[in-house]
Amino acid sequence: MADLTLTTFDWVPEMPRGFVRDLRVRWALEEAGLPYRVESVPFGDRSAGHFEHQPFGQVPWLTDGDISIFESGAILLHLGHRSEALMPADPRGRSEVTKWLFAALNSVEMASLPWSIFVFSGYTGDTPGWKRLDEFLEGRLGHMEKVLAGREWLAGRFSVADILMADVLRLVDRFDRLAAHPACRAYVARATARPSFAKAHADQMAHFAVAD
Ligand SMILES: N[C@@H](CCC(=O)N[C@@H](CS)C(=O)NCC(=O)O)C(=O)O
Repeated sequence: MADLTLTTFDWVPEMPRGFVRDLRVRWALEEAGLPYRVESVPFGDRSAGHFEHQPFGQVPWLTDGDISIFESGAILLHLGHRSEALMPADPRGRSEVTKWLFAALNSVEMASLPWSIFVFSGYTGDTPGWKRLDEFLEGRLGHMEKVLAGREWLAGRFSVADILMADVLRLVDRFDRLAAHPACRAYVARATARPSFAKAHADQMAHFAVAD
């Protein structure tokens, strides 16, 4: 049995709790039933050792034996190769999952993340910049709405692509941005109703609460 260790911060402010990206990894590990340990690095003082694992000084990263992987998408793909519960083994099934996993990151999160940063920062006034950003997100959500109206999961059956896409959409749902997109909202509800999400979420909340 390989030795899987997930590293996250020892503490984060209250607002991002429940949304820190180690949750994506916890969710996948729980879904696959792979045993793992969780370790912490200081949020405040990021050491040279931290940057060796994550060159941007961020979390999460995962070690699998002597392999160290950063970027939540790369970690989920790595786990997908380890468990068919997360990604099918056949080439067609793998490419379906891979393309949707990249779409979650590179087509949807690339719009939703700057949008969320503006919301967190309160820059949502009547400015051309905010309007453009909101329209950009709306375009992506509109396309996802059509896709999700016609299917339960992105790549045939539940996979790491759904963990990523649901987690990305969950953040904008937090600000009620899916109100006009019922299929996206139902998809997030469906994905987060899975016991593996509930466990991952509860564990992350408990992890950061202990640090208070
Ligand atoms: N693209 C990276 C982003 C990682 C990321 O944004 N991590 C956040 C926590 S969710 C972080 O470490 N924030 C602290 C910082 O950027 O200094 C991934 O998906 O793993």
